Amino acid sequence: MTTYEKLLQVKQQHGCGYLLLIDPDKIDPQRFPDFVREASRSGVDAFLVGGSLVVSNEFEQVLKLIKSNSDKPAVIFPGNILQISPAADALLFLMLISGRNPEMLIGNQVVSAPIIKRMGLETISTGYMLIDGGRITSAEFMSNTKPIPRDKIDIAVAHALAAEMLGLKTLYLEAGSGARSSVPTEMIKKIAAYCSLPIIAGGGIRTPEEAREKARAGASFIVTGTIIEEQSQAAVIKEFADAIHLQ
Ligand code: 1GP
Repeated sequence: MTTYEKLLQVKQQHGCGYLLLIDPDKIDPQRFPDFVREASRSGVDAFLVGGSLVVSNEFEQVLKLIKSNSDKPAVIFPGNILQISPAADALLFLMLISGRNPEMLIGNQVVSAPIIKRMGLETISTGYMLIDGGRITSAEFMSNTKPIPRDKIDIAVAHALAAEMLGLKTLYLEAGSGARSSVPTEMIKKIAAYCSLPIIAGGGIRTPEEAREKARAGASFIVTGTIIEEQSQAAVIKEFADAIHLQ
Protein backbone atom coordinates (compact mmCIF):
# COMPACT_ATOMS: atom_id res chain seq x y z
CA MET A 1 0.00 0.00 0.00
CA THR A 2 1.33 3.48 -0.81
CA THR A 3 1.71 6.15 1.84
CA TYR A 4 -1.00 8.17 0.11
CA GLU A 5 -3.37 5.20 0.41
CA LYS A 6 -2.42 4.81 4.08
CA LEU A 7 -3.27 8.45 4.69
CA LEU A 8 -6.61 8.08 2.93
CA GLN A 9 -7.30 5.10 5.16
CA VAL A 10 -6.64 7.25 8.24
CA LYS A 11 -9.13 9.80 6.96
CA GLN A 12 -11.64 7.00 6.33
CA GLN A 13 -11.17 5.54 9.79
CA HIS A 14 -11.04 8.72 11.90
CA GLY A 15 -12.90 11.28 9.80
CA CYS A 16 -9.81 13.47 10.00
CA GLY A 17 -6.13 12.68 10.58
CA TYR A 18 -3.49 14.36 12.75
CA LEU A 19 -0.18 15.25 11.09
CA LEU A 20 2.60 16.44 13.38
CA LEU A 21 5.12 18.78 11.75
CA ILE A 22 8.72 18.31 12.80
CA ASP A 23 11.16 21.09 11.96
CA PRO A 24 14.62 19.45 12.19
CA ASP A 25 16.07 22.78 13.38
CA LYS A 26 13.83 22.80 16.43
CA ILE A 27 14.31 19.33 17.92
CA ASP A 28 16.44 18.15 20.80
CA PRO A 29 18.28 15.11 19.34
CA GLN A 30 18.66 13.49 22.79
CA ARG A 31 14.96 13.60 23.59
CA PHE A 32 13.69 13.03 20.07
CA PRO A 33 13.42 9.19 19.97
CA ASP A 34 11.29 9.21 23.15
CA PHE A 35 9.24 12.07 21.79
CA VAL A 36 8.50 10.15 18.57
CA ARG A 37 7.41 7.06 20.52
CA GLU A 38 5.16 9.14 22.79
CA ALA A 39 3.66 11.05 19.86
CA SER A 40 2.84 7.79 18.01
CA ARG A 41 1.19 6.37 21.11
CA SER A 42 -0.74 9.60 21.66
CA GLY A 43 -2.60 9.51 18.36
CA VAL A 44 -0.39 11.17 15.74
CA ASP A 45 -1.21 9.57 12.36
CA ALA A 46 1.89 10.66 10.43
CA PHE A 47 4.90 12.91 10.78
CA LEU A 48 5.63 15.74 8.36
CA VAL A 49 9.29 16.72 8.23
CA GLY A 50 10.52 20.02 6.85
CA GLY A 51 11.32 23.62 7.62
CA SER A 52 11.87 26.89 5.87
CA LEU A 53 15.66 26.66 6.24
CA VAL A 54 16.97 23.46 7.92
CA VAL A 55 20.46 24.63 8.78
CA SER A 56 21.15 21.90 11.32
CA ASN A 57 22.17 18.99 9.06
CA GLU A 58 19.76 16.80 10.96
CA PHE A 59 17.24 16.39 8.16
CA GLU A 60 17.96 12.79 7.16
CA GLN A 61 18.77 11.80 10.72
CA VAL A 62 15.35 13.04 11.86
CA LEU A 63 13.64 10.90 9.21
CA LYS A 64 15.64 7.84 10.28
CA LEU A 65 14.83 8.40 13.94
CA ILE A 66 11.14 8.62 13.13
CA LYS A 67 11.33 5.42 11.10
CA SER A 68 13.13 3.53 13.85
CA ASN A 69 10.82 4.70 16.64
CA SER A 70 7.40 4.69 15.01
CA ASP A 71 5.35 2.73 12.49
CA LYS A 72 3.60 5.92 11.34
CA PRO A 73 4.56 7.35 7.94
CA ALA A 74 7.33 9.97 7.76
CA VAL A 75 6.47 12.38 4.95
CA ILE A 76 8.73 15.17 3.73
CA PHE A 77 7.05 18.57 3.61
CA PRO A 78 9.91 20.34 1.83
CA GLY A 79 10.77 23.94 2.61
CA ASN A 80 13.10 23.93 -0.40
CA ILE A 81 14.55 21.58 -3.02
CA LEU A 82 17.39 20.45 -0.76
CA GLN A 83 14.94 18.69 1.53
CA ILE A 84 14.72 15.36 -0.31
CA SER A 85 15.74 12.00 1.14
CA PRO A 86 15.16 8.30 0.43
CA ALA A 87 14.78 7.78 4.20
CA ALA A 88 11.21 9.14 3.99
CA ASP A 89 8.09 7.17 3.09
CA ALA A 90 6.86 9.88 0.74
CA LEU A 91 7.26 13.52 -0.18
CA LEU A 92 4.58 16.17 -0.62
CA PHE A 93 5.42 17.28 -4.16
CA LEU A 94 4.32 20.87 -3.75
CA MET A 95 3.08 23.27 -6.39
CA LEU A 96 2.59 26.72 -4.84
CA ILE A 97 -0.61 27.41 -6.75
CA SER A 98 -1.67 30.52 -4.83
CA GLY A 99 1.46 32.32 -6.05
CA ARG A 100 2.64 33.45 -9.44
CA ASN A 101 6.30 32.66 -8.98
CA PRO A 102 7.29 30.31 -11.84
CA GLU A 103 10.07 28.70 -9.78
CA MET A 104 7.47 27.55 -7.23
CA LEU A 105 5.00 26.49 -9.91
CA ILE A 106 7.31 24.40 -12.12
CA GLY A 107 11.01 25.38 -11.85
CA ASN A 108 11.84 23.59 -8.60
CA GLN A 109 9.78 20.58 -9.61
CA VAL A 110 11.77 20.14 -12.84
CA VAL A 111 15.07 20.37 -10.95
CA SER A 112 14.06 17.86 -8.29
CA ALA A 113 11.97 15.33 -10.28
CA PRO A 114 14.90 13.30 -11.73
CA ILE A 115 16.55 13.08 -8.29
CA ILE A 116 13.30 11.95 -6.67
CA LYS A 117 12.81 9.39 -9.43
CA ARG A 118 16.28 7.96 -8.90
CA MET A 119 15.60 7.67 -5.16
CA GLY A 120 12.36 5.81 -5.83
CA LEU A 121 10.61 8.14 -3.40
CA GLU A 122 6.80 8.25 -3.48
CA THR A 123 5.42 11.68 -4.36
CA ILE A 124 2.05 13.07 -3.33
CA SER A 125 1.28 15.95 -5.66
CA THR A 126 -0.05 18.78 -3.55
CA GLY A 127 -1.63 22.12 -4.45
CA TYR A 128 -0.10 24.37 -1.82
CA MET A 129 -2.14 27.48 -1.07
CA LEU A 130 -0.87 30.24 1.17
CA ILE A 131 -3.68 32.08 2.95
CA ASP A 132 -3.10 35.37 4.74
CA GLY A 133 -2.55 34.54 8.42
CA GLY A 134 -2.30 38.08 9.74
CA ARG A 135 1.47 38.48 9.50
CA ILE A 136 4.26 37.85 7.02
CA THR A 137 5.33 34.22 7.58
CA SER A 138 8.52 32.45 6.51
CA ALA A 139 6.59 30.65 3.74
CA GLU A 140 5.44 33.95 2.25
CA PHE A 141 8.83 35.60 2.52
CA MET A 142 10.87 32.63 1.27
CA SER A 143 8.54 31.85 -1.65
CA ASN A 144 8.30 35.47 -2.75
CA THR A 145 4.56 35.10 -3.31
CA LYS A 146 1.48 36.88 -2.00
CA PRO A 147 -1.01 34.92 0.08
CA ILE A 148 -4.71 34.80 -0.78
CA PRO A 149 -6.63 37.38 1.30
CA ARG A 150 -8.66 35.82 4.14
CA ASP A 151 -11.97 37.18 2.91
CA LYS A 152 -11.54 36.16 -0.75
CA ILE A 153 -13.18 32.78 -0.41
CA ASP A 154 -14.26 32.67 -4.05
CA ILE A 155 -10.64 33.12 -5.17
CA ALA A 156 -9.52 30.32 -2.83
CA VAL A 157 -12.25 28.00 -4.17
CA ALA A 158 -11.20 28.73 -7.77
CA HIS A 159 -7.60 27.78 -6.92
CA ALA A 160 -8.77 24.54 -5.30
CA LEU A 161 -10.86 23.64 -8.33
CA ALA A 162 -7.94 24.32 -10.63
CA ALA A 163 -5.76 22.00 -8.51
CA GLU A 164 -8.37 19.27 -8.83
CA MET A 165 -8.67 19.75 -12.60
CA LEU A 166 -4.88 19.65 -12.91
CA GLY A 167 -4.96 16.20 -11.34
CA LEU A 168 -3.19 17.02 -8.08
CA LYS A 169 -3.89 14.57 -5.25
CA THR A 170 -4.32 16.85 -2.29
CA LEU A 171 -4.59 20.49 -1.21
CA TYR A 172 -2.57 22.13 1.57
CA LEU A 173 -4.29 25.21 2.99
CA GLU A 174 -1.49 27.04 4.79
CA ALA A 175 -1.70 30.13 6.96
CA GLY A 176 2.06 29.84 7.56
CA SER A 177 3.91 28.49 10.57
CA GLY A 178 3.22 30.65 13.60
CA ALA A 179 0.42 32.54 11.82
CA ARG A 180 -1.65 34.89 13.98
CA SER A 181 -4.86 33.47 12.54
CA SER A 182 -5.36 30.01 11.10
CA VAL A 183 -7.05 29.35 7.74
CA PRO A 184 -10.65 30.64 8.05
CA THR A 185 -13.10 27.85 8.87
CA GLU A 186 -15.54 29.26 6.34
CA MET A 187 -12.91 28.95 3.60
CA ILE A 188 -12.30 25.26 4.44
CA LYS A 189 -16.07 24.67 4.40
CA LYS A 190 -16.53 26.23 0.97
CA ILE A 191 -13.53 24.48 -0.58
CA ALA A 192 -14.69 21.12 0.83
CA ALA A 193 -18.14 21.75 -0.63
CA TYR A 194 -16.86 22.47 -4.14
CA CYS A 195 -13.75 20.34 -4.43
CA SER A 196 -13.28 16.65 -3.66
CA LEU A 197 -9.53 16.70 -2.95
CA PRO A 198 -8.43 15.83 0.58
CA ILE A 199 -7.65 19.09 2.42
CA ILE A 200 -4.64 19.44 4.72
CA ALA A 201 -5.03 22.53 6.93
CA GLY A 202 -2.21 24.05 8.95
CA GLY A 203 -0.58 27.17 10.26
CA GLY A 204 -1.45 28.97 13.51
CA ILE A 205 -3.63 26.22 15.00
CA ARG A 206 -3.01 26.50 18.73
CA THR A 207 -5.87 24.77 20.53
CA PRO A 208 -7.61 21.38 20.21
CA GLU A 209 -10.94 23.23 19.86
CA GLU A 210 -9.65 25.19 16.89
CA ALA A 211 -8.29 21.99 15.34
CA ARG A 212 -11.66 20.27 15.76
CA GLU A 213 -13.47 23.22 14.20
CA LYS A 214 -11.29 22.89 11.07
CA ALA A 215 -11.82 19.11 10.99
CA ARG A 216 -15.59 19.56 11.25
CA ALA A 217 -15.47 22.14 8.46
CA GLY A 218 -14.17 19.46 6.09
CA ALA A 219 -10.39 19.28 6.48
CA SER A 220 -9.11 15.73 5.98
CA PHE A 221 -5.88 16.36 7.91
CA ILE A 222 -4.83 18.92 10.50
CA VAL A 223 -1.20 19.93 10.93
CA THR A 224 0.31 21.43 14.07
CA GLY A 225 3.94 22.45 14.44
CA THR A 226 4.67 25.38 16.73
CA ILE A 227 2.30 24.51 19.58
CA ILE A 228 3.89 21.09 20.08
CA GLU A 229 7.38 22.57 19.85
CA GLU A 230 6.30 24.77 22.78
CA GLN A 231 4.37 22.13 24.72
CA SER A 232 5.73 18.74 23.75
CA GLN A 233 4.00 16.67 26.47
CA ALA A 234 2.21 13.51 25.36
CA ALA A 235 -0.97 14.74 27.08
CA VAL A 236 -1.14 17.82 24.85
CA ILE A 237 -0.56 15.73 21.71
CA LYS A 238 -3.32 13.38 22.81
CA GLU A 239 -5.75 16.27 23.34
CA PHE A 240 -5.11 17.41 19.78
CA ALA A 241 -5.43 13.89 18.37
CA ASP A 242 -8.70 13.28 20.23
CA ALA A 243 -10.11 16.60 19.02
CA ILE A 244 -9.07 15.98 15.41
CA HIS A 245 -10.29 12.39 15.25
CA LEU A 246 -13.97 12.98 14.65
CA GLN A 247 -14.70 9.27 14.96
C1 1GP B 1 3.32 25.11 8.82
O1 1GP B 1 1.12 24.33 8.74
C2 1GP B 1 2.31 24.21 9.43
O2 1GP B 1 3.56 24.72 7.52
C3 1GP B 1 2.22 24.32 10.91
O3 1GP B 1 2.06 25.63 11.40
O4 1GP B 1 3.73 25.88 13.21
O5 1GP B 1 1.74 27.36 13.12
O6 1GP B 1 1.49 24.96 13.74
P1 1GP B 1 2.26 25.95 12.95
